Amino acid sequence: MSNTAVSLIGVPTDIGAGHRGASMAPEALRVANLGQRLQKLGLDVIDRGNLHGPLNPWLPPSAEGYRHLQEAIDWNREVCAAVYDELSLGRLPIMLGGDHCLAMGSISAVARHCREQGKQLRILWLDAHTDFNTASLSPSGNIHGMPVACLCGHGPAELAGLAGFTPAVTPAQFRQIGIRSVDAGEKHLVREAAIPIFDMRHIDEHGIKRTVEAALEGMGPDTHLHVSFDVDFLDPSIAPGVGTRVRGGPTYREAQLCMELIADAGKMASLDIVELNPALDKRNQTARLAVDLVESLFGKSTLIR
Ligand code: Z70
Ligand code: MN
Ligand code: MN
Ligand code: MN
Repeated sequence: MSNTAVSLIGVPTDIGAGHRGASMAPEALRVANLGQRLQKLGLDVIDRGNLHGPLNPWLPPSAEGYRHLQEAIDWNREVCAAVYDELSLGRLPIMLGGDHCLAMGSISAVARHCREQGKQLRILWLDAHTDFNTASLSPSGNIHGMPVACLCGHGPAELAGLAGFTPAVTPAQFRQIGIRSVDAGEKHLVREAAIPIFDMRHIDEHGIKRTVEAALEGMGPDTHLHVSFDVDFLDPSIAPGVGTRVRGGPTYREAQLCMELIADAGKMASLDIVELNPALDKRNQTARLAVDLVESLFGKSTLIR
């Protein structure tokens, strides 16, 4: 069982994304009763409300190749401080994103916490994308396509150094699941860094159970597991409310089993829920699905066995 004291942290921003709307997602998750549903599972839930940061100026990429770099720095400083505080209180922070650039702040805080506590860190990255672009490689300049690279030290000092040391983490600490969209330039860096990737072909060939088990393998008793759940991980036929729909993702059943297997491992100590876009959703169905899956992530089971 993971920590039963959880803190919801709203991060209403879409400055890193290519579509507007993820800034509305913290409220969509609350409307889908995320907090109450976790409470019903027996968790001690505190909703800390939303963090505050700059609005989205909706500018083109700068000469350096970033869209909204200063905004990303400002938001991530807030996220990093808030997550570090929750971990210091012994609570499990849940980011209600927001676009995926917020993972630079959350995971930097987790990395710092783990270093201070002498804990191992494993990061499970559930996503259609590897998010390993740099400013020079990125086709869009959107910073939500760069958090993994930044966390591994490939990025501007203000973001790569959020943890207080650089790199905050190493590629070997990641396990990426669900990958099916990698940009051409990004692919080179991903290969060079040798990030452990379980792409959709791996899931097709080995099944979701063996895939998730392999991704969770080798965690010691003192491992902090951070789960970064990009909702575009899911097949867009069940999760239309995302900015970047990539077909061929996990089905409802595969996603449920994935979450249940993570819960069984009992090591999750922090969580991001990102890239949900209510402006592109239908009657909040993607938010409701995300809440269902997060319940499973916290051990909700049908109790048939
Ligand atoms: C593309 C880019 C991305 C999420 C889309 C897309 C990146 N590789 N990440 N949705 N979460 O622009 O860098
Ligand atoms: Mn801890
Ligand atoms: Mn992502
Ligand atoms: Mn994605």
